[in-house]
Amino acid sequence: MQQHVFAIAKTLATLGVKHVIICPGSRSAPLVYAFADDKNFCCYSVIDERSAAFIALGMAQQIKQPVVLICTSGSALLNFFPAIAEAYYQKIPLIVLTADRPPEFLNQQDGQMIMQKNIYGTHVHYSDELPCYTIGKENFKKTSEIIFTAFQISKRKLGPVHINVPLREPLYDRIKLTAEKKDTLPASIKLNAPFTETKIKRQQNKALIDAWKRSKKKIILIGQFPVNDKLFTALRAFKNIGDTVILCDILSNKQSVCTIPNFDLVLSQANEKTLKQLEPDMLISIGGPVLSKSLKLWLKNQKPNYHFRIQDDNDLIDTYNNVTQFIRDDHFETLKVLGSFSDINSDYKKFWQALDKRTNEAVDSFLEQYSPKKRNQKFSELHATNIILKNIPDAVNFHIANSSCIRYVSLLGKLNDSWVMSGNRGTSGIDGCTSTALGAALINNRLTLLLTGDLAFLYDRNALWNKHVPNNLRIIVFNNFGGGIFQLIDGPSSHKNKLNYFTTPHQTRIKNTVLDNDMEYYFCDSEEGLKKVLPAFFDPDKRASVLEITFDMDQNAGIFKAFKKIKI
Ligand SMILES: Cc1ncc(C[n+]2csc(CCOP(=O)(O)OP(=O)(O)O)c2C)c(N)n1
Repeated sequence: MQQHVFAIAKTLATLGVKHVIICPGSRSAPLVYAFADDKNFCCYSVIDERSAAFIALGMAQQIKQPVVLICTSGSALLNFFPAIAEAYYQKIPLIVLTADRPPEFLNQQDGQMIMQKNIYGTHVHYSDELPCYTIGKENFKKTSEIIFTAFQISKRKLGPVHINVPLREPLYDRIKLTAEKKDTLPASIKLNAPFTETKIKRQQNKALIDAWKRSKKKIILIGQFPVNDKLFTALRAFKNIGDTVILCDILSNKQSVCTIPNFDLVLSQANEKTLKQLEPDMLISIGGPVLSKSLKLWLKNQKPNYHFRIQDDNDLIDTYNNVTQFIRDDHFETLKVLGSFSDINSDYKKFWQALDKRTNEAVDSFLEQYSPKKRNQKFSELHATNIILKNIPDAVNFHIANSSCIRYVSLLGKLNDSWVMSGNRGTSGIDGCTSTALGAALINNRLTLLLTGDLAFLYDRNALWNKHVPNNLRIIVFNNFGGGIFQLIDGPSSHKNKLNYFTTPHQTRIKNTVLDNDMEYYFCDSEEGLKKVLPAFFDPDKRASVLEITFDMDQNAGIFKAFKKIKI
């Protein structure tokens, strides 16, 4: 067996990597030995590579440190791709090690071999291939250097990196490295090599301060963001500044500094005149994408005098096509400077807040008016979301899958400050939401809740097909027997005869998947049922559980359409 695999593991151990997801295969056997033998690593075995990669993503999302993924040669590594794309767009560090066969066999009708080099193209920040060494001639130093470079780039750029590792037979003869060789492995790593520090240019700072002083209608917009104390502290100073409106995406993890929790609904319900009045003359945007469609549309249709985009890297992101200046600042020093300026008296924020309050009242009265009991109707997803949001315990990891449920949460805007919010909004796929939540649950002790639709749940049911499903995992499935979102949005719902191509109705039983995987199963289909079941479901001493709530898709759509007509 080639010995440089030990240099890979040792280098990553020295750099502090802890978690390794291993997918089974023969070609990857030397890598398995190298990592599984090293006490520094916590290794998890997962059969389905697509799920494995999302589990790694869910872990790295929580710890903000690279997680290692290992698989065998051939189509196995293609199944990593959805999670790699998600990691790229969500800025999550992953180190992907794909075992390969010796290069001379490629395209010579040898089995389980595809063109693995650079397979992830531009969706990884770094891609390299280790030499396929002759046994006894492995170069440990070079191996360490390549792995170190990959690690550094993954950490600095925050994203996935890929190393293809061609391995020769024999693959299973485990020769232990001599102590002497082991010690030489990490010597080439300069552990203290500094990451590039970002500095704000004085001039930019001045331009920003001048604009700030000149502007009367100011919005700070925070997109998706992991928990970040520096940004939180910088923003807290603004919360009480009279003229600054802070809008926070539901996945921004800054819910407690958000000044307009209902902004998504405010912007979707306001008339043209009000939307005009709400326009800022200065916008500062920070973080990843925002979920709210109405916010995106509104911002794309205006040109504020100033739009400063603060980001921690060199990507020039201009979602609304109106950035006037980019500022690179990952310490949010820029914001702290602004936060120290005193209040300018303006009615702008008060106007926003009055609308927010009215919207809140309108939502409450809608939910009351459309209460299923009052109307003798079935329970709706909107009502269920409202009850769930009121009953989720403090300090949970709250994952929301892609589809209607994330839109309901965004529109209802009732987030608890102590929840850690996550979702796969990098590429917004439904293919790995459960695996990602499972990865998050595995890596910390907090109760982890996933709110998901039936298609997203069934699509990724292999997430539960491994022996690692932890007790702190809770999943709520909104089962409307298909992709209900396509009835909520205007396009597909206006073509009734083709609707099934979008909604994909099915009869698959959620319960069977849950019991197949030896988890606790709960069910309800009414408001009283939900209120009754939630305390047991959230009991932290219970095993991993799934709560299925069934709904009628047509009726849901009707209630949602009425909701979208509420007047504020
Ligand atoms: C991998 C992938 N395939 C397809 C889609 C398109 N898509 C978005 S939502 C959705 C339906 C989701 O249905 P479900 O999870 O049941 O939630 P609901 O629509 O009922 O809220 C589909 C197919 C996607 N986002 N990702």
